[in-house]
Amino acid sequence: MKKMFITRVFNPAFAGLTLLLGGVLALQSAPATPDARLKWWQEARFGMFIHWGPVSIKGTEIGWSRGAQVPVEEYDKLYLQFNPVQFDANAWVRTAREAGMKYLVITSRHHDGFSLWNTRHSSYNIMNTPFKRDVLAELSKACREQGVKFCIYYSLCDWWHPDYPLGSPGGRSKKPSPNMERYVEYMKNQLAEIMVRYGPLGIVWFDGEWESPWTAERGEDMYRYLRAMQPSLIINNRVGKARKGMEGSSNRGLFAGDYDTPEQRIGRYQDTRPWESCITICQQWAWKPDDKLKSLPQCIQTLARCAGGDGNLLLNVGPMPDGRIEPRQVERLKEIGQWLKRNGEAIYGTRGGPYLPSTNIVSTRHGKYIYVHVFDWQGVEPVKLPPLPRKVKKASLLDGGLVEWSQNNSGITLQVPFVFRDKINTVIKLSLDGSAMDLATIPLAQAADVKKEQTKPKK
Ligand code: JFZ
Repeated sequence: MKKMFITRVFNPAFAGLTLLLGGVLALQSAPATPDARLKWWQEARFGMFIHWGPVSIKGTEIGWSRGAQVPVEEYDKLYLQFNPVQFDANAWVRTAREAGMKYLVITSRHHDGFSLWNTRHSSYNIMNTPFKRDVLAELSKACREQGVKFCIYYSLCDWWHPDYPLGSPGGRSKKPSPNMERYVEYMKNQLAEIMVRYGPLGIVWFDGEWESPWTAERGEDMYRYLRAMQPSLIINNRVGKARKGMEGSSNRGLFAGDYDTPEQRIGRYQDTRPWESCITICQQWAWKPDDKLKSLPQCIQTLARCAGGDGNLLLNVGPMPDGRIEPRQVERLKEIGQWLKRNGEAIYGTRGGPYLPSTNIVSTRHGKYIYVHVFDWQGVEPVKLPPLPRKVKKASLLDGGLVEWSQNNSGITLQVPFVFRDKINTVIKLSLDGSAMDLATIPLAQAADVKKEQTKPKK
């Protein structure tokens, strides 16, 4: 069983070899072939995250506002009024599908302990609200019917549960008589219930692992337990203790599940281990009235930046207390989907690179093609790329439109007439005389960049 993990962790011997032979064997630097189990998910590139629960009635943040903006006693009674009568699982899944999202991850149970399904292991669940409908049952069915992979978020910390040692606000209080062993049993029972009833699942997206009661050993045990039930299951790195804060990457050598989870930021280029940025479409995870909505360029460029860095984007929506996703968010998601209808070839099934993401240019690749994504292309200057150890046979737009191009020893020059540009992201497809997949990464000179980063302070 141990072996399963070893393939996913850092191998110093291999890294040394890469360093030594990097210049000679380009293959050593090519994107790592992922586990076959992760293939569908890596190819999907884009998923919908959903944070939802009785807290949407208040419009404050899920879990975190308990005992902070909302008194504990009040928060814990919100479910008695939770009646999202306009909830329509088919409509949610249609919204995801029309946005071009291939999977959906919903908060089955967040840090506040409320269960969105008919669980027999806790009465603090959706069946004891006036709504009395099993959200996971309806949503998993709609996902299956519409061909979207159904996945769940599940918090390892539960500030409500008396057996879990820490409580609100934000894990900063202590429960009087915790029992962590019994709590872990509770979680295993709940997860088994979900997997048997609503499975197979695409992903179990754990969270809350940073608190002290959770350990790497518990993480490995949980991982094994779930994979034994469903071998094809994908589990994020928050099942273990290896995550480096909000950056989300995993400390080398530590148990870290299947993939990394940068939060509210775009992951850096990483083609040796899969990753997925989780980012809110507004600012709060759970619904908040008049929350600031991200612009269409922000959404599309964020998705392209993730793909260009060889990662996925899990874009979050927080549905309203009446059960609907806010119309303006639905509209934004539709617009993203329209862009993807034209440009999906440059996102789905691609890997990041070979050009490393820069301020206004990222690249993706598939077979003998490189897709150059140019953001906010307004000036008359052509795009200049550094030399590529392949011959470009053709450069075109995805609709077949012509691109003026040239290649010589100093690099590649690309020009697209203004009328054919996409102001948000112009994608140019380069057809090569050989594979794009075994090319080592190529940094882009700042010269190829315009504006922004020079004026934006580096984090
Ligand atoms: C976590 C959750 O707490 C959050 O509610 C959301 O579900 C997100 C996807 O994952 O995000 C965190 C985790 C830790 C901190 C802040 C947000 N923290 O330690 O400050």
